[in-house]
Amino acid sequence: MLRKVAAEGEKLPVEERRKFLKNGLVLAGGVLAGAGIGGRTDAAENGLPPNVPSWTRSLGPGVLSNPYGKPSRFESHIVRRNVPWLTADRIASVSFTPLAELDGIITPSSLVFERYHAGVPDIDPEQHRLMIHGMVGRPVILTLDDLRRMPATSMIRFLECPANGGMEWRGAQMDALQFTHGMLSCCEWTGVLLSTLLQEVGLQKDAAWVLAEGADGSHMSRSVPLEKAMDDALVVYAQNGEPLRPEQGYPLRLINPGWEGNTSVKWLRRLEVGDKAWYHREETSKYTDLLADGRARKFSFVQECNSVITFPCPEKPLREKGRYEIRGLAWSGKGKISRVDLSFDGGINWRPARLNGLVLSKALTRFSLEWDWDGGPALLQSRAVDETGYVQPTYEQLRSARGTSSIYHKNAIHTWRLHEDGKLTNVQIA
Ligand SMILES: Nc1nc2c(c(=O)[nH]1)N[C@H]1C(S)=C(S)[C@@H](COP(=O)(O)O)O[C@H]1N2
Ligand SMILES: [Mo]
Repeated sequence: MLRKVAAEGEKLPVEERRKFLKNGLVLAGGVLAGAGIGGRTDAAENGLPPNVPSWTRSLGPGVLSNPYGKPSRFESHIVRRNVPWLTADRIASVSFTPLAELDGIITPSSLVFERYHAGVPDIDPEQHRLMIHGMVGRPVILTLDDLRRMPATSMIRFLECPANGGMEWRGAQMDALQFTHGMLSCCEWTGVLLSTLLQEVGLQKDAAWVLAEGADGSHMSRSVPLEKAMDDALVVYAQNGEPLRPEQGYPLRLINPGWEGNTSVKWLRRLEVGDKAWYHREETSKYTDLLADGRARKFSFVQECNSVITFPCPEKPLREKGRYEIRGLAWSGKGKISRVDLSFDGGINWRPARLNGLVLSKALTRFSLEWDWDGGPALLQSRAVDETGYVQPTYEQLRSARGTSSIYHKNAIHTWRLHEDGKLTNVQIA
């Protein structure tokens, strides 16, 4: 039914844009009174037009009333959350990014999901060192200052736990975007390319793997093939322009762009070069994908192409029928997103969405499409394709390839069921 979709950068014609406002902020006193958000009192008592609000008639606090800035007190609901039944305790647990509340592609540092196996160590950077040894020409122990003297690289890349959506392999159960997809964040990461460090220390002839080890109580250790280490792996000390947050690995972490978050070892203290993988706990008993025939996929490093509609979603229902901009995020660990299609009937018909803003390799990418909701039930889906031509699979395709025993790498096309009252629930279409 919809008219031609405006190409990237193209403006919608005026009459098209007007349709968004049809039921919106149109004049009439009744609308003003009805516009009260969150149960505030009516127009006569508040700052809505024609009243002059109190904050326009007084002085506010001055500079440095907040030396390290924080959000408006009216946005205090935008926080990380956890699912208490998911883990036995908070030390080895996970909190989720509130994706429904975010715009653009950068996750604010305070809202990046947290995944720890032994809590957050309180590391004094003066007493932190990075040791690089093993099959190298010249083993070294580096300070943070040493690392900051080296050539710096910044990149905007997503970080996703391979268990993101892992609770959904056998069926839909989490009724919130924050919990179906919130082990996902995207930051600007700054540090030294691992390839620069390895060139500095020199590699012995048979070097083929690098072990990265964390300084936390879990001694998180992952084997990284040299090919990745020499490609885009980054030893990171800064996140979104400031030092890494303790939760994210302060003062130093590894980021393996596009790869399962678990390999991006936080609180990084040791890199050992070897000729084979180490087969530590986190790459054998954990972070391997159990298949239907009882065998397991090992070293399933790449986070394959995935997408989700972030508006509307269970946290952000529709209020009334009419025009909306449907929005979402797409990402691929193999490169750039090349296209996203949306369906409103559970995958029978598809329409191309626009890609908005920056389209970066291994980064979250925004998409959107205007849609007129007629007030009836609908099944909303997004399907992303990356620059390698990989198409996000259906549940049927994913399960026929991988079974349902794994908790990792679930990237199937996701469905929100839109009900007539405008609410949305998480469903799966067989
Ligand atoms: N040292 C150490 N590194 C770690 C972990 C950990 O517990 N300890 N958790 C890993 C897991 S499973 C993931 S998904 C990512 C999460 O990174 P974040 O907490 O910054 O989101 O860090 C990884 N690196
Ligand atoms: Mo993870």
